[in-house]
Amino acid sequence: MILIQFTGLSGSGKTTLAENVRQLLIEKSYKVEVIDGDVYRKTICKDLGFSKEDRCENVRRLFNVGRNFIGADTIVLMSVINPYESLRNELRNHEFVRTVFLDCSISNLIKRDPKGLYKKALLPDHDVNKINNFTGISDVFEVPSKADLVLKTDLETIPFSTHKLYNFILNSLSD
Ligand code: GGZ
Repeated sequence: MILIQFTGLSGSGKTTLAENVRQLLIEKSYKVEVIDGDVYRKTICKDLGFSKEDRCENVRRLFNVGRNFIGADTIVLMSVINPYESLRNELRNHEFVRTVFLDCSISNLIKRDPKGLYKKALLPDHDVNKINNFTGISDVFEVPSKADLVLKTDLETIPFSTHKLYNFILNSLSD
């Protein structure tokens, strides 16, 4: 079984692609678990913020949740920003982990901004609604140098990226 560690900025398509691929895999009778950072930050990670330390702790906790599913013959899609190269590499040391980078330009994400988060991140410092330490704007995102798959979500259509990811997972399972 495999665990996909996504990496990509907020709004780059992690949740959408994970959900689309989950549907396709379930139709083929695979067991699939999506572990979404935004969801777990309301439960077992609700004590965590967005400092480097907290983000690392967040990713590690979710990875530990995910690896339990691996034992239960389940494909795991770990949908988190996962911004640090060294932590991604730490996870890659496990032979069941694959790294998928959702590559989308900041200018495109600012244009899309479905949740209005970039707008809030770009507010002036004195504004009470400003989001600080926002990945890609005021916090670091280290571009992965060793992704197993790159999906250019600002150039590819959602169905195209979905099928690329789906085929990549099926091929990884037969490796
Ligand atoms: C980045 C933030 C922030 C800051 C809130 N920086 O796209 P979303 O909205 O729905 O999902 C994002 C989520 C980020 O959580 P992760 O657990 O994936 O992050 S990490 O891997 O870095 O631990 C985003 C929202 O929370 N969000 N504040 N400052 N994203």
